[in-house]
Amino acid sequence: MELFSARVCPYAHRTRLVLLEKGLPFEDIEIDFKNKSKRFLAVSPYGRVPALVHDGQALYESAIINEYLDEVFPMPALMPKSPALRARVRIWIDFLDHQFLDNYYDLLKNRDQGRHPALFAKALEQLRFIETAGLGELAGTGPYWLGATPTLADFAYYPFFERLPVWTHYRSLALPDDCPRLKAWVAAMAARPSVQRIANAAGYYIENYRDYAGDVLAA
Ligand SMILES: N[C@@H](CCC(=O)N[C@@H](CS)C(=O)NCC(=O)O)C(=O)O
Repeated sequence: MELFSARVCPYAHRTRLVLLEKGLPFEDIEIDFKNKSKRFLAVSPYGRVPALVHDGQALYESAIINEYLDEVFPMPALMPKSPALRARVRIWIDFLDHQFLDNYYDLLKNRDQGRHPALFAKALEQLRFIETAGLGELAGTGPYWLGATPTLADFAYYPFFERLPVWTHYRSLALPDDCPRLKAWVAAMAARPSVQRIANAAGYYIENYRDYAGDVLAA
C-alpha cells in the first residue's frame, strides 16, 4: 500500500493513524506541495494529500479512505455495528469537515483582526457543542467519542486537536474549563500508541503554521 502524505497535514494524519491502528504496512510518501510529481497528480486529481493506492485503486479524501480501510481490513473495527451509530460517526465527521474546520481555520488565517472576536466566540461555542451534543450524548463513561473503543470519529478529530497549541499560541484559543469530556478525550487519544508513534511537538506545528497565522500574535 502506498500513502501519499505530508507530515504537517492533519488530513493525512487521520489516515496514517487508521493504518497504524490496523497494523497495516504502508509506504509513506512525503509530498512536497511546491513540487508535485506527475505520479502523485495522477493518483490524486485534486493534488491533495492523503491519497492511497491499494489493490490497483487510487483513492483520495481522508474520510472516504478511512471508511474504505475499515471495510477492507475490518479488524480492529473502527465503525460501530449499529447503522444508527454508524450514522452518528458520519454526522460528527461531517460537522468537523463542514462546520468546525471552516471557522477554526478562518480564525487562524483571517487577516482582518476585527473579525477575530466573532470567530473566536464561534470556535468556543462549537467546542461546547462537541462537549455536550457529541461526547455528552454518545460517549457514556468514555473516554472515546462513542465510549470504550475508538472509532473513525476519534481519528478524524484528533489531528486537529494535536494542532490546538497553534491556535493557543497565535489566537489564545484553548479548551475551555467547562469541557472536561473533551479534555479527557484529548488525553486518552494522546496516550494511544498509534498517536504517540507519529506525534509532533507543539513547536513543530507552531512553526509550520506561522504563515497561516501571519504576524498577529495572541489576540
Ligand atoms: N478534504 C481533503 C482535504 C485534504 C487537504 O486539504 N490536504 C492539503 C494538506 S493539509 C493538501 O494536500 N494541500 C495541497 C496543497 O496545498 O497544494 C481530505 O479530507 O483529504
